[in-house]
Amino acid sequence: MKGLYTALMCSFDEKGNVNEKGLREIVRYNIDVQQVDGLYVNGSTGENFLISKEQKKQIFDVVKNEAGDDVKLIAQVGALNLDEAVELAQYATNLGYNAISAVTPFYYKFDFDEIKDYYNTILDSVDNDLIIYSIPALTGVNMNLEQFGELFENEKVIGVKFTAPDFFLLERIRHAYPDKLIYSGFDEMLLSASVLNVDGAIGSTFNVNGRRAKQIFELAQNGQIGEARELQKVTNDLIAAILDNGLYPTIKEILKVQGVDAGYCRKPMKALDAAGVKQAKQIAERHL
Ligand code: NGF
Repeated sequence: MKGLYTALMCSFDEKGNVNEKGLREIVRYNIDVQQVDGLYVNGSTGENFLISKEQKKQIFDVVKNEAGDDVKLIAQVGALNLDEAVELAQYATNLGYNAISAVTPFYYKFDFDEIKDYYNTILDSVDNDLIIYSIPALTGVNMNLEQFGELFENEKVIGVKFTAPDFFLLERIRHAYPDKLIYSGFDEMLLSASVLNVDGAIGSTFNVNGRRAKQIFELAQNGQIGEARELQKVTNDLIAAILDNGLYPTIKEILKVQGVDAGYCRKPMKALDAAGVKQAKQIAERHL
């Protein structure tokens, strides 16, 4: 399960329906062109928190059908409705997803016992492994080393997607739990995380920059830090430009430049205006 995983985008039509043809093209582009090791399906980048349970299942179906066993597949099933999270975990497991992942429950300020119960309830319902999805900036849930340790006590919790700029905590987790998988979640910090010996990374920008990200990861693993730093600089020029223009709509527009039918984002996300579309095309020309 080690390696680089694209946090997969989903193609939607103007009304917000899943554009299955476009989604298949995104899957193929990531596997055949970006050559990533795996796909992280229905995460933040997949606009998971903006779609219905039925759409989540539809996306799990289409991605598995298109990818087959070409790459590893992780299904993000986390939801505030725990019954839904359980149902999705079972659904993805039955489809053959290699692991599930669940975002820490958010919005209500759950205490740690409640968070632990959420993970154990999901895991008790499936014969599959789970990767914790920790993204404190969006969930407001900050867990400490001891709390990660308590979640890791469940052997089916095989790792964490660590989307935070806290390298002190990252190093402590790495040191304390050498057998758990740690995936770096911020693409702009991939080199720094790789130096701390993470096992892989999961990122949105890998949809268009996966090959370069993989090089950064491999160079760092080989101790070629100077070359990795150069590539991280080029990558961060790209990421800064994407963030400036609007993260998900810009990645979709760049995919379209590459001939991939990436479609629209779900409302309330805005579509790019004409200037934004032009800017996205320039980003692709200048930075890819
Ligand atoms: O998009 C976000 C939100 N984070 C992603 C990634 O951590 C999300 C990250 O790649 C993800 O894996 C998922 O879809 O679940 C950033 O977009 C990237 O580093 C640019 O900041 O923060």
